[in-house]
Amino acid sequence: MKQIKSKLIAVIIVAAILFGQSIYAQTKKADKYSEIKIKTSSECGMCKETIEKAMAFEKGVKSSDLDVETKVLTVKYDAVKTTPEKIKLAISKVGYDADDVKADPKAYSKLSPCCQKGGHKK
Ligand SMILES: [Cu+2]
Repeated sequence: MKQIKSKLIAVIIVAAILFGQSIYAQTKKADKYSEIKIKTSSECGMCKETIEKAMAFEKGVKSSDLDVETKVLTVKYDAVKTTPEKIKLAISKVGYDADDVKADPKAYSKLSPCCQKGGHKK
């Protein structure tokens, strides 16, 4: 009986080590993503949704978060699959400036008036 118990403990320890390693491997994997901060011309929460949605569909983008106050979009991306230029172009295509890349005029004109530059007067 005592032997079974110690065997069980050994199994649990091995399982715990393997589990810990897989978590470690996942954390390490997350490190392969690069991060970029892009200044956008967003105005409100609707812009945030539009841009983050565009990023969600963008190839190679892991995650994105737009700070409405500072208008800065933080993007985590896989540098093997995409480039900052492509990401900025994707933002332009939904109607917003992204750093030095100007908004696509056609997409910009389709934005809700409150999302166009100066639409939200404070
Ligand atoms: Cu908006």
